[in-house]
Amino acid sequence: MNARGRFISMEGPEGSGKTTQCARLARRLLAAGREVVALREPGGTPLGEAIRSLLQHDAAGERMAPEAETLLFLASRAHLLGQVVRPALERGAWVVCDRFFDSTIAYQGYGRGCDVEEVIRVNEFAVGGLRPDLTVLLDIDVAAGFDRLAGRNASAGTGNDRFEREDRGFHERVRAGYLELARRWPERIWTINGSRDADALERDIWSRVAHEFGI
Ligand code: Z5A
Repeated sequence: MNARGRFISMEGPEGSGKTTQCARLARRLLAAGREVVALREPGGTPLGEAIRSLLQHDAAGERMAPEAETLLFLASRAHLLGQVVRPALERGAWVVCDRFFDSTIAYQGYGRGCDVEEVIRVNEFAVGGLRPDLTVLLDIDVAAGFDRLAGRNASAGTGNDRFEREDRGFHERVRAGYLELARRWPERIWTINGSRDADALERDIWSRVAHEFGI
């Protein structure tokens, strides 16, 4: 049987470059001969993608209760773990996930104002004790992250989703919440300055991953 695989999550405020760095890390791991499963949250399964669409676009046209929002993220996560993440880790693959456990604490706990310890407890129920081996927190000033998103949305011709439309105070609380989590779990969460250029970030993330996991 293969050794258990490794699980790396990428976290950070809007526009911090998570998607970009997940793709680059996945490419580096593939080039190093590892099987890679690249995922995003919410999503990664048909059920998860359906939940993502409910959460991002507010199709029902009603204001979602923060507790309902929390549980939808967790439903997507619990399903993704059972269907994809655990089987991948068991066969020795590397899982690279764009957002995971900490997003719910940062957004629904610190951002929406749900009780943080309660969010951690229900989150724990969803993941059944599984944590990433390493979480890369790309920290960026809220205004700088939004400038990046404006550029991306303008070139893609898309508008802001339900979370991107939240006010500045919400996103400041999310960012501060992430930094609080990094202080709480320093052995797992590694904070890196996401405002640097993408190539430099890619090199630093790869060097940390290669060193920590002996690649
Ligand atoms: N959410 C939640 O509330 N609770 C939860 O438990 C979970 C999620 C799991 C998912 O949206 C939403 O769900 C999210 C939180 C909430 N809120 N929002 N919005 P998503 O997955 O669609 O979006 P996101 O995760 O927030 O990603 P993002 O902010 O859209 O972007 P990003 O992944 O951090 O960045 P990017 O796509 O790599 O880059 C953005 C732009 O910047 C793009 O044009 C890049 O080319 C550019 N870029 C990237 N890196 C750089 C650097 N280093 N320099 C300059 N420009 C760069």
